[in-house]
Amino acid sequence: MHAPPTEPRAVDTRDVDPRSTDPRVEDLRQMLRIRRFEERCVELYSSSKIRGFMHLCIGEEAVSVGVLGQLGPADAVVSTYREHGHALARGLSMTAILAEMFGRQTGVSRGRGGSMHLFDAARRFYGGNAIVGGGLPLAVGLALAEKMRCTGRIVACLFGDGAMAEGEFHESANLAALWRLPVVFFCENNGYAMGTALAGEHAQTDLALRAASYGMVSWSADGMDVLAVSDAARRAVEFVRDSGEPCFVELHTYRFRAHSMYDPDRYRDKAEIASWRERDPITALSAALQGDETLSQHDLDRIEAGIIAEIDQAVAEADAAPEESVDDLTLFVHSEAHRDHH
Ligand SMILES: Cc1ncc(C[n+]2csc(CCOP(=O)(O)OP(=O)(O)O)c2C)c(N)n1
Ligand SMILES: [Mg+2]
Repeated sequence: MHAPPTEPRAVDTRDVDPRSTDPRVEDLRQMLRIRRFEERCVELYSSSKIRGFMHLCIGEEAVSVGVLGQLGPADAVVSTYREHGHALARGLSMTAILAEMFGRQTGVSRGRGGSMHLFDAARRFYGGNAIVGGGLPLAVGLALAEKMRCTGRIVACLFGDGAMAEGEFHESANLAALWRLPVVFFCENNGYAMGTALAGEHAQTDLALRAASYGMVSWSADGMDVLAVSDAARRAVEFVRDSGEPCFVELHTYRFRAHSMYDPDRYRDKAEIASWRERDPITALSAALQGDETLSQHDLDRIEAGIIAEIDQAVAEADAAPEESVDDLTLFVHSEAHRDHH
C-alpha cells in the first residue's frame, strides 16, 4: 500500500460563523460558488462577453464538489466540455477561467480555448475536452505513466453517459483493467446525450454493470447528494490507491438547463425537469444545515455575499486583461521542436 499524497481539504470558514467547522458548510459554499458563477456566465453570454460553445453544469454541482474534494493535489484530473464546476472545485483561478472565456491572454489556455478547454498543468487539470469520450484514453495514458513511475498518484476521469457509447470508452476500460492502472472512471450520468435519452443511447442502461464486465470494481451513487458523492468517491479513490487497480463510479444526476446555449431543450418533459429540480443538491444541503442549526440565515447570506464579491472581482479583472496579440497568432500551432527541424 503506498502513502497517498493527499492533504486534508482545507475548510474555508471565512464567510460563515467561525464556530462552524462542519465540512458540509464548505461543500455547500463550493456548490453555491459554482452555481452563482455559471448564472453570471449566462448573463455574460447574453451580453456577448462570452462567445462560442458553453455548457453549464447547473444541477450537477454535487458531482464536482463531491468528486474533486477527494483527490490530492498531486493526482491528475481529466474532464469534459461541461467542466466549469470541475475546474473551480479543482482550484483553478476563477479570474483565469473567466479570462479564458473572454478570449484574453491571461486565460487558463491563453484565451485560445474558451469554455470547453479549461486547462491547468500546475493543478494537474488536463482539460476540458470538446470530443465526447476524448478524455478517456488521455486518462488511461496518464495512469500508465503514474504506474510506470511508481508515483502512487491516481487519475480521476470524468465523462458523461454519452461517452460510454463511444469506442474510446471500451478501449480505455479494457486497457485500464488489463494493465491494472490507477484510474477512477467517474461517469456523470445526467440521463441525456444532447437530445437523446439514456435508453436511446445504450442497449444496456445499467452503466455500472457495463463497466463491471471489464473486470472493474464498479458501483452507482446518488449524484444529487454531495455527501453520497463524497462517500462513493472517497471509497473509489481509496480502493485505487490501495490496489493500484481501476474502478468505476456512476453518479446519477441531472442538468437543470439545456445541453448548451444553442439548445432549445424541446426533448425533455417539463414535469421531469421539475421533479429533478426538487432534488436540487444545494437546496437540500442548505435545508439540512439550517434544519440542524449548523447554519443560520445570516451565515448563508454571508456565504452568498462572499461568493458574489469574488465573482464581481473576477469579472472585473478578466475584463481588464489584454487580448492576445495578433502577432502571436501562429504561436503554438507547431511546437518549437517542429520548428527546429526545418
Ligand atoms: C466524438 C463526438 N461525437 C459527437 C459530439 C457531439 N456532442 C457534443 S456533446 C454530445 C453529448 C454527450 O453527452 P454526455 O457524454 O452524456 O455528456 P453531457 O453533455 O450529458 O454532459 C455530443 C453527441 C462530439 N462533441 N464528439
Ligand atoms: Mg449526459
